[in-house]
Amino acid sequence: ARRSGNYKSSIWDDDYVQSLTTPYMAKEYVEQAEKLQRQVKIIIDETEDELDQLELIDNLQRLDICNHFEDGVQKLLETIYYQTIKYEDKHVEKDLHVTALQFRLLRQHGYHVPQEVFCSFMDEAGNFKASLSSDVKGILSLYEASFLSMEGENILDLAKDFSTHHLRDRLHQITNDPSLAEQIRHALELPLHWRVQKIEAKWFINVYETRFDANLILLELAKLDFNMVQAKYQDEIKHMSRWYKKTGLPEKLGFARHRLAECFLWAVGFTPEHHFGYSREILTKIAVLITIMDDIYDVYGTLDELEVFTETIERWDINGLDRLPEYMRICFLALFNLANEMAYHILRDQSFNIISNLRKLWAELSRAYYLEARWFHSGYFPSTNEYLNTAWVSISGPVLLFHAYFSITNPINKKELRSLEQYPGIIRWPSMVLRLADDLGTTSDEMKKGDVPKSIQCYMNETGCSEEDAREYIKQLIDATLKRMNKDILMEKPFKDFGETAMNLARISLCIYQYGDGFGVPHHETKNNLVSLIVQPIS
Ligand code: F3P
Ligand code: MN
Ligand code: MN
Ligand code: MN
Ligand code: MN
Repeated sequence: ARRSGNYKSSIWDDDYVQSLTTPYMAKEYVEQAEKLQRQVKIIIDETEDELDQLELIDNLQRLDICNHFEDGVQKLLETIYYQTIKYEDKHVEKDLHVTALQFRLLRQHGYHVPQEVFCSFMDEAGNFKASLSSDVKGILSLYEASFLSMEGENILDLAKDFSTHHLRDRLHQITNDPSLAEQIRHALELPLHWRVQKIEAKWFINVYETRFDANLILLELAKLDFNMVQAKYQDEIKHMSRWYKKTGLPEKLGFARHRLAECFLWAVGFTPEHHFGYSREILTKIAVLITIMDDIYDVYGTLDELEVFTETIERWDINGLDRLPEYMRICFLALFNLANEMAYHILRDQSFNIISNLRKLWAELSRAYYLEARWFHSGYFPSTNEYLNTAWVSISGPVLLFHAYFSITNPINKKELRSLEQYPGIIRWPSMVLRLADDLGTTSDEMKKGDVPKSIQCYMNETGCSEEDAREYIKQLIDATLKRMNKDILMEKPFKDFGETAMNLARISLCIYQYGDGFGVPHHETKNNLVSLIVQPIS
């Protein structure tokens, strides 16, 4: 008997999406924004004190308006970097907040600042000095800085433990400063470095607004910029929702999850930049198809059907369409057309043929899906390693990342592409984070519905440990993978623009699964995030 997902339907139906409106499309706002940008440029030029400079950059980033001032910010950071190097003296007592903020900002921008800048805050025994604990601001900065660590950086590991511990203590003590408590709670939940910048901006704008020293020009620009980008997103999701409706996929394939808005949220987290509209379109459509295909393999298809389906995709064989049952035909043709359409755009614009790359990506994804389906149907339990070897592919990380790469890169560089085809860290690690975060968020439901054992079950089966311990282990794997991303993507900067995008995949994954299955179950956190990004302007 066929299974069905019994998924709840989406709350984002097309009628609702089409009803969204915002005034921020109007031309007058463009002029206003440009005027504010000119004023901020002057502020950047005229800020001289180092701490002020650092805090300015931090605020620009958190308010998500840094992209307008790249040159100015780069220049500032360069000066700051050479000053740090020059005056590096481990024996001088420094300010923790300044040092940590400097460290984080520089590393975020790929500068190799050594972890030893924190040595002066440690005692002879190699622990962070207990006296620091009264400096909450410094500890909070240290905490955020510690997430820019790479494997083996034990000072930063200590910094993370020390600051986490003290922030938790603080949280219990603070009763008179709700704003500080909220900031600590927010930081402990997920560090800044791994947050989705757009979503973070909405939170931070509210926090920043209450500060007595808030810069009103920055604040006004941040709000306006957010609202104008939101208008763009709103227009995009309307187009996409109409597209999805026209494909007929939601009615034809009733057994599957239909999550257009949630897919769009992935895309926004992944390539949020104003000018990456094409990329968001591609990524949303791809994510929609991935979701349907995943449900075909995990839930609806019989093993015999899945074998033929996999073959058809591997051969990229439009002539094999009639060998498939109706529901697979419609899915395969949708996929075939979508992939070819994108390849056509790139051939048209760049005279570059990516068909063989796309074929290979979809073939690998289907093979991974099919292998998992065989595991499920035979009751096989892979070891954690064997599982992960397939699972970082079956979560669709490589497909998503390559589509992101193709849709934001012009011209595509042959050498770069060849090196990406080897699946270096920039492909592997974000995919792994997506997989592990997904497992933490979706496994409970998947096991109820019946699914291949995921990392938690594999690890429990392998070690005999409890589910709680297995979850703890997976969280540690995520932390280790994030450190590898810092090293392979942030520090080594193999692909300049694509690096940030690849890291964003990890960020949006952590965000979506932060409170369970924020994708399949359209529950309130994901809904809030969507409402905040797409529906409600900041006033
Ligand atoms: C839609 C799915 C996911 C995997 C991630 C997909 C994206 C980003 C479009 C959300 F297909 O869910 P699921 O938990 O069922 O994947 P899995 O690999 O565990 O079956
Ligand atoms: Mn339009
Ligand atoms: Mn699934
Ligand atoms: Mn699956
Ligand atoms: Mn899952």
